[in-house]
Formats: sequence, structure tokens, C-alpha cells
Amino acid sequence: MPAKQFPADFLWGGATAANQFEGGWQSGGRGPATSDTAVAIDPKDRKTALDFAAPMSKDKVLTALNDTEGRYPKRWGSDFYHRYKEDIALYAEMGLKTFRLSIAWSRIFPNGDDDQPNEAGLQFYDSVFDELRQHNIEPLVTLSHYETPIGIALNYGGWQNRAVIDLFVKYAKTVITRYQDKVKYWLTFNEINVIGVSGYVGGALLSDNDAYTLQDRFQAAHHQFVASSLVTQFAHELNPNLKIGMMLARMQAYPATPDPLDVLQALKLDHENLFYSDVQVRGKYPAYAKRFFAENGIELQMATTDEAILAANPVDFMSFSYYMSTVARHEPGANIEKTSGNFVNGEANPYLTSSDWGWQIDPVGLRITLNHLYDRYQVPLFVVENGLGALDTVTDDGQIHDDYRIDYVKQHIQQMYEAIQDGVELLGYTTWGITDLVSAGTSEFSKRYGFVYVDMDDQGQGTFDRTRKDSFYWYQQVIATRGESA
Ligand code: P53
Repeated sequence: MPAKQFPADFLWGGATAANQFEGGWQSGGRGPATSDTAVAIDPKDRKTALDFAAPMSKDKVLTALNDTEGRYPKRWGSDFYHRYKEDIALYAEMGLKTFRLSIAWSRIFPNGDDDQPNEAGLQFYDSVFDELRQHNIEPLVTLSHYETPIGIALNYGGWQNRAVIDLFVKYAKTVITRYQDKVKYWLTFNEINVIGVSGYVGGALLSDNDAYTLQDRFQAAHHQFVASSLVTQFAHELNPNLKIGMMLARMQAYPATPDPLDVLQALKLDHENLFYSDVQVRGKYPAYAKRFFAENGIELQMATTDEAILAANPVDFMSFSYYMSTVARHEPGANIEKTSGNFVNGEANPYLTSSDWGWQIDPVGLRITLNHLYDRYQVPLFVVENGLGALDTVTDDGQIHDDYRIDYVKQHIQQMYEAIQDGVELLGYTTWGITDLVSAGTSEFSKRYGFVYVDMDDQGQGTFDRTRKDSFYWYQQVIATRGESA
């Protein structure tokens, strides 16, 4: 038997995002971001994984922004802003080939529409990328990860407003030009499907009546599609070495039974999810979307050149997050068990177990989804988020024995290996929250994903000191053996 090794150039890595990890919200000229207004949600008040994406009015945004009493953990994150050297040294020690991070737009354009970029902000990322390069770690950079300068929400109303395309493109051009020799892989919008359909925090959609219409959501998504294509076009013209990807929160849907109506329901859920990658990878709106728009009274406002821009500038690769799968049933039955944490608050799959947060663990689903996506698109794929959010305990001697996390990641790595044998072109794998960080969904700190522990709690108390967990040494071994030891 040949060794079960991953390709030599496979990009093993870890992922983070500025809004949950970077902190330093008032340092170096950074402007306020939408994520700074995300208040911590108590476990007892938790409803779905998407509470944080509830719409907000201008008043609520301003009240939250000026609130110095409440807990807004995304303002400090894990303080990567002050600890990036130490963090990157730990990544080098683990043997990471790549590190995913995002740029905080409001660190570059503090109000979103400033004439000139903030040089101190640009220098911060220069230092981070230089530090990574020195350790031979390839940066993977998300341009927009669940945050937007607050000025774009307050003064423009968010992404429903077509004017935001130009503001984003200006920001993207600034950073891509500046870092083109330091960063090769770029993602335009994190989980564009979540941003497009629900996100104040994500996409800075502002709503006066605390609600969005489908029209608003899809109009905002359309503007993000166009912005993403314009950025892709710019990057390719600037430097042919640059690779631009789209990023989807992938939800693999299984029919609850072989009833054709359940199978059809699964297909519909798949369309809802893959609508975004269909547009960004294939460069055009799929036919099923046109039917959906017509039946729901959605009329997208498009400029005459939009469709040509999308068609001429599809992405180079597709990246996605993968945490769980979902069950599709055409008629919700009375006695169906629900899983609270599920993205769509859906039905529990009796063949799977769940995390402490109710996310259903499905490693084989990752192989299925990799095959499914590759069959559909035939472009390189990149798993840029996967991992287990869990409560960790520090033992008396200061260690963290997170065998549950090792087990989760191990099983997913084994299924990626199988998918590669199936013929899937897979660029790499970055585990979510490689260093503990603030939860996107609930702003808790105790929902930990890391291989590196951060001394911080849900009350905002802690030193931010870093400690290697058991998973740190395990992942180090996995990378050193090119996956064979997983
Ligand atoms: P948290 C829901 C379902 C799947 C992925 O999420 C999601 C979400 C949003 O909560 O988001 C991604 O921190 C996102 C990351 C986020 C991560 O999943 O709620 O891209 O920013 O932290 C995990 O446990």
C-alpha cells in the first residue's frame, strides 16, 4: 500500500477573520466597523446560529456603537493586532503552509468613503504579511469577512445601495495593488450566501423597520457579485499570478426519505445554497433563480453592463466553509426532532451526532460535497473553514486535552483524502479559528475552535496569553507527514 499522503503542495493551514480575531478596534486609525456593534448573546437567549445577523436600524447601530457598558467582544477579538508576531511564530512551529486572515476594511478606509487610505492601517498588514513570508507561510486573504465600515451602513444604507460597489472596489484595488507581491490568494466576500441573505453584521444592510425584503437581500447580493467580478478583473489585469476565489457557507442537503418530494426539496435547498457559486463560478444567473425571482416579485436593478462583467470575470477557484449538513423534508412532520444550532434550524439527522452547539457532525458529507461541487464546477476547491466549536477545560498543570477536536478534524481530513482520490482538485484546508477567537454567531469566547488556547472568557476577562493544546502537536504531526498520520 502506498502511503496515504496528500499532494506535496497541499496548503495545510488555519483560518481567522479580523472582526473576531484582530481587535485593536481603536488603534492605528481604524474606524468603527459594523461588527463592533455585535453584543454578546447569552446562551439562554440563543435562538439560531444566525441571531447575530438580525437587521438593525440606524438608531440601534448608533446606540450600540456608543454603548460602553455592554459586552462587544468583537472589538477586542483575541488581540491579534498586538500579538501577531507571537501567533505567526506558533503557526510556523505547527508547520502551517498557509494562514487565512481578513483585512478590516475600516482599518484602510476608516469611514468607508475616505479619499485617501489610512497609511497606518496599510502598514499593519504589511508587517503581518512580511512576518508570514519570513516563515514561508502563504497568506490567504479575505477582503470582506462579516464587517463593513460603519459609515457605509449609516450613510449609504449598506449593500442595497449601488454606490457601495465603487467604495468596495476602491478599497480592494488599494490593498491588492499594495500587497500583490506578498499575497497571491484572495477571497472577495466571506460566506457570500449568508451576507447576501441576512447580514447586517456581514453585509451592512441597514433596515428602518428591522426587516429586509427578499428584494433587498438579492439586490445587495447582486451588488456584491458585480463588485467581486470587478475586483477579479482588476487583479488579473494587474498581475496574472493572483488567484481570486469566492467563498460559500456550504450546506449539503440530504432528502429525509426517498419520497421524490423530499428529494425535490433537497434539490431546492441545494439551489438556494449554490445560487451564489453558480453566479460567481459560472459567471451568470442560473435559470432556476429567474423563476424564483419571478414567483417572489423580485426585480433586480441591473446596469446594462452588469451581466457582461459577471460573464467575463468568474472566479479562479471556489472556497467554502463546511461544518454540518442539513435534512430536507417537503412537509415538516409533527414528531421530527430539530437541532437548535443548525444553520437553517432544521431537522436532526438520526445518523449523526451533534456538537455542544447543536451543529451536526458529518465528515462523509464533506467528501460528498467536494465531489458534488467539483462535478458541478470543475474548478479548484479550497476548504477554508472547518472545525469543532467546543468548551475546553484547562487542567491543573495548564494543559488542554482536546481529543474531541482532534477526532473531529481527523475524520474530516480522512474524507478530504478520499475526495482527492475521487479526482477532486483540492488546493488546501484551513481549520477555523486555529487560535481561539470570538464566535461569529453568539460573540461567546467559550465556543473554542483553536489548536492554540487563548486566556479569555465570555465576560471579557483574561490575559490573552496563548497556550498550545494537544491538537496543536497533533496537527503539527499531520502536516509533517502530509496527512498520513491523521
Ligand atoms: P461561529 C453559521 C453557520 C455556518 C458558518 O461560526 C457560519 C455561521 C455563522 O455563525 O459562519 C462561519 O463562530 C464564519 C465564521 C464563523 C464560523 O463559521 O458562530 O465564516 O466567521 O466564526 C463559525 O461558531
